[in-house]
Amino acid sequence: MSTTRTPVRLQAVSAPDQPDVTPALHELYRGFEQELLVPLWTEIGDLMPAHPRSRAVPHLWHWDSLLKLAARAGELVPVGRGGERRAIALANPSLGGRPFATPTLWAAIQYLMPGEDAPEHRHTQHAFRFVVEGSGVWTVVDGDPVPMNRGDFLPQAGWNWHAHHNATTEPMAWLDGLDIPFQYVTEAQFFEYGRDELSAAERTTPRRSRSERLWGHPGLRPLTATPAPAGDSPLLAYKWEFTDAALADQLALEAEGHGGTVEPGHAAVRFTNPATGGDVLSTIRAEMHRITRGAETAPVRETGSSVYQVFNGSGTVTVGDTTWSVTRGDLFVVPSWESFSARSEAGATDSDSGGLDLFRFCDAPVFEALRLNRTRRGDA
Ligand code: GTQ
Ligand code: FE2
Repeated sequence: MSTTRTPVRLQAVSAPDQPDVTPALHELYRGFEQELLVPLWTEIGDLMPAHPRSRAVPHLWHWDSLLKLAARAGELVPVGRGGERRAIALANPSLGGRPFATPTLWAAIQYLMPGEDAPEHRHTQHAFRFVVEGSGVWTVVDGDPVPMNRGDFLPQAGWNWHAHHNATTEPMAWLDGLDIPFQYVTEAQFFEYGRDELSAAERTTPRRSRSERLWGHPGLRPLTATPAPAGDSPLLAYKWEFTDAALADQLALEAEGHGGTVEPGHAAVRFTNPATGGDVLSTIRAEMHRITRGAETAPVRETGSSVYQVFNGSGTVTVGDTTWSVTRGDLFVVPSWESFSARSEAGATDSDSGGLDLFRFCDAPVFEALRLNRTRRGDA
């Protein structure tokens, strides 16, 4: 392996608490360069900032533009072994053109034409699917076909075999979220190809997956012969009807004067592992928020980054200094320690729920595991 010696170019620092820049000091800095050394005092402001300053910037992608391009890719670009997936990733404008929505999170629109299969593979990267519209694709996880319908959240923990199969006559698009950028810096990724064809049994289209029949009963943990898997959620689909009912109940309780919400007019649920109550994936947290028409959330800053997709309704969202109007399907990024708030307003598209429903995913489990999580509520 060849190594590239990146030249270190150091400027002798002249500052109030530093010695004058003399020829001897220059000499010292050339010595550092020659030996590939960098003193802390020239770098400290960047390396140890007073508070997080994300390399990522807030950014908004409109769903209608993404969908048009994905549909065109459906006509022009085949899906198969090698490329693996017709997935088109959001690239944060300040992350050097890499397909990274944030420094840790991948977000992509994936598109499958009628009858198409995305071939089986597995990887250490943790993934999920979220369906903002459409139906007709079954994702087959370790041989269990799981239907995908509007509003469903489908986690897919690392190292499970998976393939996707469009069983209908309509194309389908959905959102993929993965921890690809995070795993990229860990240098601990593995990937394997699976079988080229699914079996006939795997190409069936049940209404509920086996995982939902076993694990999808609220508050009831099955006493099976085999123990629950450690870590990964054994539940492969969180259906919209349950998410919707939970949010509606919270807001009804609030209206009856019994609390139940995060703050007035703001209901929220987190998707969790039914075996542990913890996050649904070890590196990705996922939530659904509902803000009633006219309500506004208080600004919050958190370490770690988030990607949001509007599931229902319209409104405005403010990330740092930027405010956007958003509507169904739109995706936006909240970088680390940028404040975030949302306001629900009547808009051009109908809302099934009467409010602004925001699907959110973020890297919080990583930050909590490393005890780097910090939250600040309010304008400060
Ligand atoms: O569907 O298996 O967006 O492996 C990126 C990598 C989707 C997938 C992505 C993947 C997949
Ligand atoms: Fe995959």
